[in-house]
Amino acid sequence: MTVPQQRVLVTELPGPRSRVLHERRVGAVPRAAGSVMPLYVDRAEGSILLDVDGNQILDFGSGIAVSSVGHSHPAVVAAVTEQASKFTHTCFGVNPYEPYVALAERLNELTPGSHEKRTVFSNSGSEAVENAVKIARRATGRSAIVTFEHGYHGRTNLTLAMTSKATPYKTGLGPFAGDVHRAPAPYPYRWPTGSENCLEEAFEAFVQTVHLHVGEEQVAAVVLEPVLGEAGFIVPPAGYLSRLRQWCTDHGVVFVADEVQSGLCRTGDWFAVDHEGVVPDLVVTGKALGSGLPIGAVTGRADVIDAVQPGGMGGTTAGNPVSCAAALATLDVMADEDLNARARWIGEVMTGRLQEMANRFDVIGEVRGRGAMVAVELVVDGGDRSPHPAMTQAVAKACHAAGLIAMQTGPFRNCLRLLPPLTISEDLLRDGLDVLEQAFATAA
Ligand code: PLZ
Repeated sequence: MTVPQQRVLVTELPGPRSRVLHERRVGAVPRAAGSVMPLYVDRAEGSILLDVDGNQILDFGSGIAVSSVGHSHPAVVAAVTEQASKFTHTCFGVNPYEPYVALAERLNELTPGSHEKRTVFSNSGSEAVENAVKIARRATGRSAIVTFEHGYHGRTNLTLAMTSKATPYKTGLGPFAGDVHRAPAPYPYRWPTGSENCLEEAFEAFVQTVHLHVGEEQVAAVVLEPVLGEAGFIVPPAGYLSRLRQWCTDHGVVFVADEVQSGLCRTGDWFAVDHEGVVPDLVVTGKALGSGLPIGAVTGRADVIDAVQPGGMGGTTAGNPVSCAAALATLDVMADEDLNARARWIGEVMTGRLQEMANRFDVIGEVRGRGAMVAVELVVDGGDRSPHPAMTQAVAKACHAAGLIAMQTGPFRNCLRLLPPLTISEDLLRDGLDVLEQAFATAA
C-alpha cells in the first residue's frame, strides 16, 4: 500500500479512533511525555502521515528534523529489512560488524576537514553530546564546558545542564552536572544593544564570559549548535563561527559543533559549519542520520578521540546494525538525490513566501534560517519585539486543524519552525505554505 502524496482530511481532527487511543494513552503514559498533535499514525510515506482515521497529514516537522529523505524511503526500508533479517544485535563491544565500520568511514569522509578522523556511535543525540564532552575532557585534562544561552543539547543529566531552557525541560529535575557555563547567544534579532550585526559584541561577550567566570585554561570544550535549533533557528552572525574556531585553537580548547539538528543536508550543505568553511574538532550528528532508527555519532580528530582509553565509550545497543544500515542507506539517498540542492531550493521557496506574509502580517517579526531550516518569530503587533507566544500557538493550532504539522518553539515559544522532508514535492510545499498563510489570516 502506498500513502497518496496529498493532504486530505476525512474526519475532524483528532478523529474518533485517535480520540479512543488518546484516552488509553492518558491512562498509560505520563503527562510529561507530550505530543504536538494527538493524531495517532498508522503509516507514513514521503511527506504525508496517514492517521488511524484515514486523514492524510502534511508533515512540515519531519519528526523534528529526522525524516529528511522522506518517510519510509524505499532504500531505507530495504536496508533495514535486509539487516534485520540477517541479525539485529551482537553488541559492537562484544562482536563487531561491517555496517558500524562502513558508517564510521562514511562520516569521517563527509565531515569537514581532511585530517585523520574517528567516529563513535551512540543511541541518541544526547548520548553523542555526552560522548563529545567525555572525549574533550579526557583529551585536554580540563573539565569546564562552555555552551550558549538558548542552546539545546539533550535530556540526560549532563546535556540538561548544557540545555538552556528551564521550562519544560529542566524545572524540578535537577541538580544537574557541574562545570557547565553559558555564554550569551549570538542572536542578532534580540541582541541587547539592538545592533543588528552583533558579531563584534557577541564574540566579545563570549570572550569576557569565559575570561571572568571560567578561565580560558579551565575550558575543555566549547559546544555550539551552528544554527540553534530549539531556539528557533537562530543563525549566528557571519564570522562568529570562524572567530570561535580561532579562539578554541588559541586556547587549546576542543571546538564541538552540535549538528544533531542542523547537519546532514538540512541547511543546504552536509553540515551547517560548511557555510563558513569552519572545521570543528568534533562534529555531533543524530536525528536525520538514522531516518528514525536510533543513532547518534561523534566524528572528529583521531588524536582527540583516541585520547579516551579502550572501553571508555560504548553501550549495549550503541551503533546497532539496523540503525547503521538505515544510516548508510540514508546517506546514499542524500547524495544520490542531491538533497543539499533540494534543501537550498526549499529554503528559497519558503523564505520567499514567508517574507510576503511578513509584509502582510505585522505579527511576523523575523523570517530566518538556513536552507530548509526556516523559522518565523512572532511579536506583538506594532513592531515592538515583545514575543507573542499566544499568537504563535493560535497559528500553529490553525495549521493543525487543517492537517499541517507546524511546530512552535523558541525560548519564548514565539517561533514557528518549518522542517519539511527534503524530498517534498513542489505541490505539497506550496500547499503547506498556503495553509500557513491561511492560518495567519485566521489567527492574526
Ligand atoms: N542536540 C541540537 O536538537 C534534539 C528534542 C526533542 P536526542 N532536539 C529535539 C525533545 O523534545 O526531546 C537535539 C538537538 C540538538 C542534541 C539533541 C538531542 O538529541 O536524539 O533527542 O537525544
